[in-house]
Amino acid sequence: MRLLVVADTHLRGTAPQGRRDDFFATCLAKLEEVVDLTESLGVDALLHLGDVFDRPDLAPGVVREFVLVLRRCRVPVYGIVGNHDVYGHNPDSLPRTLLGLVEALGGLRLLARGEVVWLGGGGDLSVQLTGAPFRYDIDSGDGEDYVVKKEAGADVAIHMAHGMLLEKPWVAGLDYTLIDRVAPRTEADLTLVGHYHLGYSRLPLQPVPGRLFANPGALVRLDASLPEITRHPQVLLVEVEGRGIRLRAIPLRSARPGEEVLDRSLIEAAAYRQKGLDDFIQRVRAAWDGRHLHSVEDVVMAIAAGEGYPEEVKVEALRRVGLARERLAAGGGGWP
Ligand SMILES: [Mn+2]
Repeated sequence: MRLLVVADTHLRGTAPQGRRDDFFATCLAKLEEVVDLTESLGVDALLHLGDVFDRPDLAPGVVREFVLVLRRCRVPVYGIVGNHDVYGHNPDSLPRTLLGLVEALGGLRLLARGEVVWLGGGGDLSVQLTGAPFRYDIDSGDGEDYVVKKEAGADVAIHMAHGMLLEKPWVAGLDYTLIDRVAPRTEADLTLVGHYHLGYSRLPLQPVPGRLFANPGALVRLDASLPEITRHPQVLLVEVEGRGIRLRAIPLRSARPGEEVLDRSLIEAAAYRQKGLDDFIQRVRAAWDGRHLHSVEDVVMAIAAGEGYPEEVKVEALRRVGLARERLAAGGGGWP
């Protein structure tokens, strides 16, 4: 049995900040390529790991174009709900979303938590498919949404999840679950994960013998960060033979090199502004010298003294601070 896996397509009609291309056209081209691959690779089903759409309320005309492409897919499409597909991270809002409408019209089949679907694929191979849609506390507990039981009669169990299931610790203070905590407990032979757009460093990871984990990464690059610029979007081919599973990453042909489609100037401008602010704070601290600064005027005086600025510069700075205060008091807002 062959399955094609895609994650985080974030289909939308408008371009995110930092994209140079016609993003809607790019989304359509990528979806077309995925549908073409289901045909050319002869897969039995297409699996989507969530965040099909970028928002729950995309324009119907935009969704229509995507549905027209998806309808060319001749194999069943199974998916799970991602956080972007629904309102307020709540899978229960699905019936009010456009993804819910697409499902109701038969565009794809979304698996609920705990639901089991059996994939036959001809012959006597029996593959158990389950899914864990995103929910707001998926990563705040013990990671139980990532742990499944293999049913009697299943040759292979495959579990799809949309959550921060990661190979190594991430940003402190944010919720995530480590694969090492899940691997010894789940009976899924293969756990397919979406949500973390950069994907795993290797495909698959196998922390425990016979327990494979794969995140192919998002199909689109939504920001111009360095890891995204160097990443080439890909899909994943899963081949199940007896009880064996083989994975192959397939880079998308329609994906352009990062430098062509992503514009770093906004990020660099923001970094430049941040550096200016850091320098400023640094200078205030240096000039502070143990004195208490109670107002913007104190800061101006401290910097002027610390840096030895001429009197007229200090007076001009204080004059502008005064003007800004007046403007704020009058409700105008903003600094000159
Ligand atoms: Mn996503």
